[in-house]
Amino acid sequence: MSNDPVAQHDEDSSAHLDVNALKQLPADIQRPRYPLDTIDIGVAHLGPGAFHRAHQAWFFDDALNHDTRWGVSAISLKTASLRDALAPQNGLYTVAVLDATIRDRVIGALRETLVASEDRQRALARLSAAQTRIVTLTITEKGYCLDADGQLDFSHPDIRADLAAPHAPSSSIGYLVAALRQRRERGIKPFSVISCDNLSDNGGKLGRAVVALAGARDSDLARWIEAEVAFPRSMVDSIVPATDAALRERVAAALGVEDRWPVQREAFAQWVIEDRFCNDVPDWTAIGVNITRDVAAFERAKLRLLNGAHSTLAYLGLLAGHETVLQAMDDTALAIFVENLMREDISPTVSVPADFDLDGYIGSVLARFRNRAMSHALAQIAWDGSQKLPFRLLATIRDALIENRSIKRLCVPIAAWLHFIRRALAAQRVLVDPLAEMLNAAARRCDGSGTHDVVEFLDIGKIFGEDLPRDPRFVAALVRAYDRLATLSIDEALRR
Ligand code: CS2
Repeated sequence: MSNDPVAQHDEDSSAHLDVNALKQLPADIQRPRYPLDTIDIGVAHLGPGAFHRAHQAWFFDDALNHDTRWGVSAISLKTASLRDALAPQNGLYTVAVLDATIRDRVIGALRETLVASEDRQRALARLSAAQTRIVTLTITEKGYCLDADGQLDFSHPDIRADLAAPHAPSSSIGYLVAALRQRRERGIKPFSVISCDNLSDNGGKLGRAVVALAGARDSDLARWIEAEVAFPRSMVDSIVPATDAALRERVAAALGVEDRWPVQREAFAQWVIEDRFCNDVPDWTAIGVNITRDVAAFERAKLRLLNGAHSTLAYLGLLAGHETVLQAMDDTALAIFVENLMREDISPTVSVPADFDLDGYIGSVLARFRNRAMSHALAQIAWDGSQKLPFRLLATIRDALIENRSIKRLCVPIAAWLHFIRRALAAQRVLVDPLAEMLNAAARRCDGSGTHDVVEFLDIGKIFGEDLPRDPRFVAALVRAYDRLATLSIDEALRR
């Protein structure tokens, strides 16, 4: 065996991606054009799951090609899996872009991977460092610890822990407050906080939650945050199917070395951020990020049309025995149902500027769902229904009720979700949802009839609020959809 570390790498069957391997990659693999050791960290990201690595980290990787100040510190709150996979790879990983031809790109933007629960001080030091000028977050809907009205839920166990020990935070909100307190004490300019989760008014909700938690112990700090810290709204979009064995194998074959945690996404990627920052930012336009004064229209179109349709395909598709979005879209009855839902029921609740082509947008979303290079599990989208449906479908239903429009079709995916929960319980499948206990308890009390079962679920105010369960139009439409799905084939139920 040779003594040259790079050559050894080649001979070693378990050789993996790292800075040495980078030089040996086949020519068609895109890779950082900047020297990794010259990069400064300017961004801290909370919740570096696959979506972050396929989306924001890609944009910052582009920024690094022009400006070396925008490396990312990836901070996992609790789990060590990402750090354990990427630290031996010097933070490098592959994004496979699933299009007619598949492209692989090695991303170098993650210059540091931290696990906050293992080393809180280090995570806080990164967040408090003057050079950290942006904090981005992908912590999923449940990470915001909000109640049904979108306010910080002070009864949430993590928030209670934050209140009890503000210097040793547990939640992301707690980390932001602790870091902002340190910055204020040390006279360091605050960072801009960019929420990248699928919540309506994500920045507004996050800002109010941070101010509320800070204010519970220190009203001066709360006032300072309100006055000095920017929480721009943002809309993120790119379909990122979970990493699977097929991806790992294909990437290893393409790279010639193993990548412990590649991610994959469609070619489409969009990031729209409200033009409101309190510290330095990269040249957003140079890297294709759309900066605008009004994110609301983009956000509503995306949450209600794309995510609403996704959740519809997930629950109805799973009931019909499909496994992937593509299979669901190949089911004619389901595809027609979803398109009608988007065009006739959701789109009237989405007001967009005159130059926004809503019909074209719907067409392009449907085409993305039909991407034949992508195997996107419906089960992945079905996770956390209690957190997603309020933004994706229930808000649309509320608007339709106000305008006295039919909600018949809109109630079908909600009814499908209830059946999905009951089926999971019957099959003893784990329900991935932070409210699983409550949902399973309701499912246990079900007897199969719509009038009885629907009421059991509607009692969960955290999901349906107080208004919907009291609206006889909503209850009647949901009971009807529920009974149809129980007694007819999915195909027949949808055609009716
Ligand atoms: C999906 C989203 O898993 C889900 O719930 O609907 O992750 C969706 O793929 C992205 O929001 C697309 O931008």
